Order: sequence, then C-alpha cells, then structure tokens
Amino acid sequence: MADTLIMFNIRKKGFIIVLSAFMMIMAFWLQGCSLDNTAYDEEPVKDSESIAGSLITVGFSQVGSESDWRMANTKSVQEAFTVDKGYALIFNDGQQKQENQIKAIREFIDQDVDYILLDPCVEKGWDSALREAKEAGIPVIVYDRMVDVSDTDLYDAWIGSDFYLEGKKACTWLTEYLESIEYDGDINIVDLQGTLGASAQIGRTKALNDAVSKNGKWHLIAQETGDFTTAKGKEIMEAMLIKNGGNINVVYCENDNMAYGAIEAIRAAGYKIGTNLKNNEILILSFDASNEGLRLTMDGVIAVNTECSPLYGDMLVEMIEALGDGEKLEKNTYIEEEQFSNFKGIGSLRIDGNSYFVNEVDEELLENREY
Ligand code: GZL
Repeated sequence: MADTLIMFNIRKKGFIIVLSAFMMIMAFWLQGCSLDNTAYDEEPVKDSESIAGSLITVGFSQVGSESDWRMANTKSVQEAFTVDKGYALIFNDGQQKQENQIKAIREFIDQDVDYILLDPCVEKGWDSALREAKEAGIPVIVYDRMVDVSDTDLYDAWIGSDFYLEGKKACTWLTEYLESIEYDGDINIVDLQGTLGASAQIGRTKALNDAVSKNGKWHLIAQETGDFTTAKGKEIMEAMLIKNGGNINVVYCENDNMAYGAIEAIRAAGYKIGTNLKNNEILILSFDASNEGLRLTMDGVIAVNTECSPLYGDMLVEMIEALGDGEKLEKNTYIEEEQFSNFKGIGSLRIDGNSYFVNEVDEELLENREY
C-alpha cells in the first residue's frame, strides 16, 4: 500500500487526506478480515475442502441428449441443484443406453453419493442396480419415465407424467376434430414411436392402439420407432411415405423432434400438411410442447401438441429436502400437463369425467414459456 503512495505524484493536500482516510478504512477492513472473524459475528471463512465436504452430493443419471425435451430437462435439473443451494450434482449422460445408466449408478454408489436421481431410458432391467443402491443406503428418486421392478421399495419415490393420458388426450382431440369437420370416412394413421420400452412410448402407443381398436374407421397402417430423435423420425417417415404415399391422413409423432423430421420428409415428398383433412392435408399430432413444437402448432403445421413437462428441477429439490428431513414421500406423483392447438372449435376435451383445456398458442405464450 505504501508503494502505491510513492507511485502517486500527489499535488493537492485534499487528495492526501482522502487517500489517507481511504487507506485507514482499507487497513481496518483488511486487518479485520485476518482476525478470527468473531469480531464481526460472521461465519468462519471455510476453505474449499470444507465447503465440498458440506455439500449434499446428488448422482444424476440422465437418459441422454436426444431431444429438445431432454435438453430442457437437463437444464432444469442442473439449474436447481446448485452449489449455492448446498448441492454437488454429478451429471451422467446415458446416451440412451441402459448399460451406461447402470454403470453410472454403480459409480455413484462407489462415490458414496447422498442421493441418486434416475430418469430411466427404459422401464425394465433396473432391479440389481437399484438393489445395490438400496444396500448402500442411498435413496433413489426416479422421475419422468418409470421403472418396472419386482419390488417398488427399490426406489424411494417417482414423479412423472401420465403418458397413457397424454395419448388419450391426443386421440380424443382427433375424434373431436373429425366430428367438427363432419368427416365420417376412414382414416389411415402412422405412428412414429418413441424409444421402445420407454414409459413415454409405452403409454402413448397404447393409447393410440386402444383408440384404433375402438374406432372401426381408424386404420393403423404403420408403426415404427424413431427413438425420439429428429433424424430417425425423418428416416422412418420417408420409408412410410414410399410405402403408403398419399394414403396417410394422420401422423402420430410420440415427440416433437420426430415431428420435425416427419414434417421435413412429408414436405420433401410433396405432400401437404395442415388441418384440412378433406383437402388431403396430412394432420401431425405431436407430444412435448417444446418451444419449436409450439411454434409449429401456432402456425398450424402441428395440429395438436400434447404437453409433457420437462421442468422437474425444483420439484426434485423439494423431494430430496423432504427425504433429508426424514419425511416419507408419496410413492408415485403425477404432474399436471396441458394441450395446445390453433385449430378453431375445440376449446376443451372431456376424458373420464375430467375436462382438459386446449390452449391456443400465440407469441406472448411462446415468450413466457420456460422451455
Ligand atoms: C417424456 C420424455 C420423452 C419426451 C421425449 O417424459 O421421457 O423423452 O417425450 C424425450 O422428447 O426424448
């Protein structure tokens, strides 16, 4: 500090007084910092080692990075489990392979994390890994997709979507749509399925299959997995168009990314997309309600988009805090989700005694959405 004074070519007395006063305050403050801090009743300054030791460690086994939904979900979890909230989040991208996720769970056990978060790429095959976590005394919260295990005590709680209801909403909308345009002819449907064995695929596919079996005029002429990706969605749509060409009336896309691929393929093949079935426009039904998916819905390219929220971060923090406080969690919790369409005339749906709004998309809604 003294050197600094020498470096100054000080001319005015007043400046010296101000500088001296400043230095006295600085000296007092710096001296105060080096004391044991008790003088200021502040928390003792911790070193990085003790900070790390006080954090709650959470091993996060994520499905992959296959879709807009997945990226939004990863962001939601990472933004919720931060160091300043007392968490050390250890993220693992499973690249849509169960063996990678099981390996990650075992690594989390070796690292003796405090909690494990699992979004399972498929439902079956988790018993041994979850049993190892249980034996290690590490609580596991499963979210989004479900695990199908021999003993539900192998995980502490699940929170996610009702995928069958999502599919039922989409199929009920299609029924209402056909009635609203007074169309009582046959329709040919193709299904771009999600990752086979994933809860989202199981539920959405079953809802469509059940609707087709109830509607004698609905014909499911092709059904194949696009693995929730844009590239695979485009690839299987191209093949379906070659095989079925102008006979396709409805494309049931089990997520937005496959819808993007399907739209590209349909346009390249020269077919029309929209909501005028009688004018041979192909209807696109999609799921997720991601930002790009809703923009396409606003433009009438996607006829109806059934939401599947990826925003689990804060809910998962609350669940871990509750476990930390010794609370018992509900075993299974379903999240509320909406539906979107800019086709005029279907404002709500009635399903199993419940009403579900169908929201119109506009720029304001798009700007205010978190994903
Ligand atoms: C559904 C989620 C699915 C999304 C896809 O909850 O698991 O996985 O619908 C994502 O977009 O890839």
